[in-house]
Amino acid sequence: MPATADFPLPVLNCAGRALDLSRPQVMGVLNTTPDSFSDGGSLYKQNGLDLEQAMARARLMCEQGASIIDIGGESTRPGAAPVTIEQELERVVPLVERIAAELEVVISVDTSSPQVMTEAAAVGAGLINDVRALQREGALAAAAATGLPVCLMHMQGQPDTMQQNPQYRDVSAEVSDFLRQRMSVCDLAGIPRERLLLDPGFGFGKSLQHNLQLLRDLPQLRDLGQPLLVGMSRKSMIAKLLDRAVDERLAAGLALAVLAVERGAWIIRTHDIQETADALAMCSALAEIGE
Ligand code: 9MG
Repeated sequence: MPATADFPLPVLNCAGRALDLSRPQVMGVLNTTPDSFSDGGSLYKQNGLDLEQAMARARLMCEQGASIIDIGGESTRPGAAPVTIEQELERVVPLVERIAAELEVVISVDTSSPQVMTEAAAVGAGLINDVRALQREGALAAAAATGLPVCLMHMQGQPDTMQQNPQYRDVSAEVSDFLRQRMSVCDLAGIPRERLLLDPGFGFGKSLQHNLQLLRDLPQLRDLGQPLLVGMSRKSMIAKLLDRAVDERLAAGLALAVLAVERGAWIIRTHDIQETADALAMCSALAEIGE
């Protein structure tokens, strides 16, 4: 997305690593959980995460065009086993440290836990991705203390029950109000606007209709003035429309990524790095020739 006079786009400082938001960027998903919905925990062996395999995956993601790697140690899919703080730290922190030492990429930690935010930041994380928008006790202060950019995501309910019967009067207005309110809370906690990214949380307490309305109305969220991050890759909204298995959702995921960028998204969170990077390069090429 080109910068405009009313919204000069930043280069986000992610712990000293620059994230150029003058063009759409790919955030690759690297789950360290044994029960992730997209890869079923393929990086896991009996006694925990296989660090070498995780590093090989991270390296490949960089080669394929990811400028951010999002590392998560808690599965938020409905029905996932709860994770203890010790497990989450064990899954996330050593991998963040290795990637920070070996790869030139922005490292995002997908966590709601203050301890994980603090410890991951200490070993090189550059971005906090919180699906609970810093609502867990202590998260706001911990995130502020790291000095890192934060992605605030909207979720209705809690992961284990959120998809049972999500209800909204006007989903886009309610998501927008929630994110605006969280931005104000961040202001008061000393997290400046230039460090905030927003995410409507596709699939987090939303029906297919809600997800489609949010995608249609993405420009309303862009008008909140912060860069938008979105994640729709392989999600069940695709299955609901097309009845496709998880590994058959690529084409639809790419279409959704391009539609999101066209409506104002800056960062696409995805499992399909190279294909998404190619699709976004087409968006950038078109944007660069101007109107
Ligand atoms: C962790 N996680 C899973 N889906 C996500 C999404 O759509 N956005 C963000 N920010 N994080 C997500």
